[in-house]
Amino acid sequence: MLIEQEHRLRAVIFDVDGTLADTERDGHRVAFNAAFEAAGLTYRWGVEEYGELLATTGGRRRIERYLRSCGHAPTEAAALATTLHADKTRRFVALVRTGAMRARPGTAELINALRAEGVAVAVATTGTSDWVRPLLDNLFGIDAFKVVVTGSDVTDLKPDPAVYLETLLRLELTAAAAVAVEDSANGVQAAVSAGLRCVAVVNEYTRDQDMSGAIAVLDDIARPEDNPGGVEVLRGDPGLVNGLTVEALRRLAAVVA
Ligand code: XBP
Ligand code: MG
Repeated sequence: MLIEQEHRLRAVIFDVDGTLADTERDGHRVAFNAAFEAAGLTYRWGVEEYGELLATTGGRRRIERYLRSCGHAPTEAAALATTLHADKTRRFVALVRTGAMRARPGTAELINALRAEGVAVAVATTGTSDWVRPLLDNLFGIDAFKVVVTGSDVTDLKPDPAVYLETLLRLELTAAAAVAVEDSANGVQAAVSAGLRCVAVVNEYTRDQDMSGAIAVLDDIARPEDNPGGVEVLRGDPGLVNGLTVEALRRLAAVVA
């Protein structure tokens, strides 16, 4: 009975970029490039190159590391990265407000189903709060989320577990009562280091990353309407072919970590 209690699913904690929404290639990347251009810099991040740059979490840190790799002195790179990232954030907020960013298929339905069953829905992201909140509000309604913790709320970004530990603290739950949903190796590592069971739902940028800490790896959240074969289960319970349902997440929560 005690074990059942401990492993009862009380919350699902979602990552945002690449998990709840496809924001990177046609969102953040475009805003980074616009900020470079507005600053009179010739740097432009291509689709493929951006996939490699994503290994560095946090847009400001990503720019800083890139500028240093291009030969900028450390202090100059840090200062320039701060200015560029502030401009990039304003530009991305404007993009979000146009409605251009889309939720990944099945996310809204899953969030609604979890809430209907009394399972809390939370967000743990590396992204900056200035755009995270408008994006979540635009796609799902901000009230859908019991807790939202962003990269602006913690000092250490993923793969550090800080954002997940802060989310659990605000949910007033232990890791055993929650499951995390992530799309990247850095995200899986952060969730697992916080003691959470984590399911990975990959995308074009993360498909080949090391998800060994995840208890399951899927290529989609929901069974695509145009694909009666269902979700591709890259690793884990073959029953996940129907995608992430409340029932599937309950089963994953019962897996002893
Ligand atoms: C997302 C990030 C962020 C975004 C850009 O990682 O690393 O840096 O790419 O947003 P995760 P900011 O999905 O693992 O949370 O520019 O606001 O950082
Ligand atoms: Mg992500």
